Amino acid sequence: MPLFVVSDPHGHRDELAAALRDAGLLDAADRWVGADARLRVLGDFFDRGPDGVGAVELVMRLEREAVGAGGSTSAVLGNHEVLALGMWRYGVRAAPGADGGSFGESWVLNGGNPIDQGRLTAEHVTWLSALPPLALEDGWLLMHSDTDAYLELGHSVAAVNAAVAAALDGDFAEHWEVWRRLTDRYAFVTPGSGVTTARGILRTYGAARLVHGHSIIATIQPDAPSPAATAGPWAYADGLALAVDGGLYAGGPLLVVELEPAVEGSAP
Ligand SMILES: [Mn+2]
Repeated sequence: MPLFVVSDPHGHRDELAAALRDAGLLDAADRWVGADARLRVLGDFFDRGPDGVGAVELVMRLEREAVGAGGSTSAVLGNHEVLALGMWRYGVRAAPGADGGSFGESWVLNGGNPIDQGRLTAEHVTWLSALPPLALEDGWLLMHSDTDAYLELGHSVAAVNAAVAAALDGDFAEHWEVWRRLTDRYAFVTPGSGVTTARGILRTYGAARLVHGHSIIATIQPDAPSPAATAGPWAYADGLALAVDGGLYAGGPLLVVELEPAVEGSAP
């Protein structure tokens, strides 16, 4: 059962469907034809594009269709989902605590789309609030953000997922802290210490390699070409980390990446 990841569609529903068609997972009518394949969307459905809710609805439908065909589709929580839910719930109210921000302010700064906020239904909110921040599959740790702040939320995948679900169902301060933590980045890219950080997070959560979106490959790869010239995912941190966000909203490709099973020592 092949395992595919794609990340950061950022409001580009039609481009997401096109990329999945090109990967052989959807037909011309955007119906699942991936048979027993597994598709994992690594978060950031919203903002910086015209149709975040459309991207969510596409993946919600593919969840149902893929199961019917013997495959599966699911997603992990991105920081922009935390932001969309925070905006929906708390709007421009100032966040508790010292930093003085608000979801309203962060939402504007991060490309928030009023059309998405207007179209969010209770069904969307329930689905988004239940997205796990972390998943384990074939030896891979699937995560949105290239941060080790997940460790502040729990020391097992189940503990992190339960803590975030509780926070998104909890009070303003807890919700804000999830937003703050998942917005962090660049934890694995610093030469030397990045490898140590990656090893620590993989050991804690019981995976051989990690795959993330969130930080555009062209912004983290040394001497990288522009997003438009990005040709594929980037393995780094001694091969322990794989970045798959090509930077669609910045002119890059929406990469659909098939992952080979990761085992201890399999990193290139
Ligand atoms: Mn992100």
